[in-house]
Amino acid sequence: MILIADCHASARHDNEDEFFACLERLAQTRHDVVFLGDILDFWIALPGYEHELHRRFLSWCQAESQRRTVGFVEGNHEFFLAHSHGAAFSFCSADEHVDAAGRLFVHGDTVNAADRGYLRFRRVVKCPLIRWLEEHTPGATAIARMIKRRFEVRGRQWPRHFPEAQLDAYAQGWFDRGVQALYLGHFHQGRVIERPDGRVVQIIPAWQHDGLVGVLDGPGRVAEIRPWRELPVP
Ligand SMILES: [Mn+2]
Repeated sequence: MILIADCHASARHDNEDEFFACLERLAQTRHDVVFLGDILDFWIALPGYEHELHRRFLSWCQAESQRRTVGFVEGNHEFFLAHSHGAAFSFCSADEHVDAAGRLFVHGDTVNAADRGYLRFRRVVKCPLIRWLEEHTPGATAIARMIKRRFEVRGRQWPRHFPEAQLDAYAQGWFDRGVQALYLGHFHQGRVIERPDGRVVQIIPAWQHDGLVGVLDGPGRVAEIRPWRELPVP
């Protein structure tokens, strides 16, 4: 299984061509693929807000999910994807997804329970009322611009600190419910926390910076981190 996080593919970052080249390479492998959010730089998955980049990515997911598992968990730059396009994926979640092997996939922007202001903001901008307004009101693009600006401001402030204690508490809650390993993105720096009982919390580094992906192979719970260009094709 290949884990990919934080590509932030966009014209703004001038990395669309590399992103689609990476998808092409993934399609040549035998691996399942899980996208850990913030894959496209900004995505409101509603009619009138999507463009060619979104459609091209979706059609790749639609086609490849016929051949392999293609999962997606929404990041803080993606809105209503699970609602609008769930059928294009093997699974697509606005929050966490736990698979049959007890592996949990989540973007990571919600693990810091102490960041109440952010969690409140996220609840509002991802709620059905906002979705309805964006679908039905003429001024809705202004709302979308406001949300995007807010995220960009937060982006500049980031990363202030890594919420180690909060992540620990979050992971413990899931371990208590039988989860074996957690895989996250969002923090951009890779990190592995291995516990004595063999359970793992792993943060997959951002693809955006060095084209790195995580490869989960065999029984091991820690993904090997390597550049996508070095993925072996059979
Ligand atoms: Mn993020």
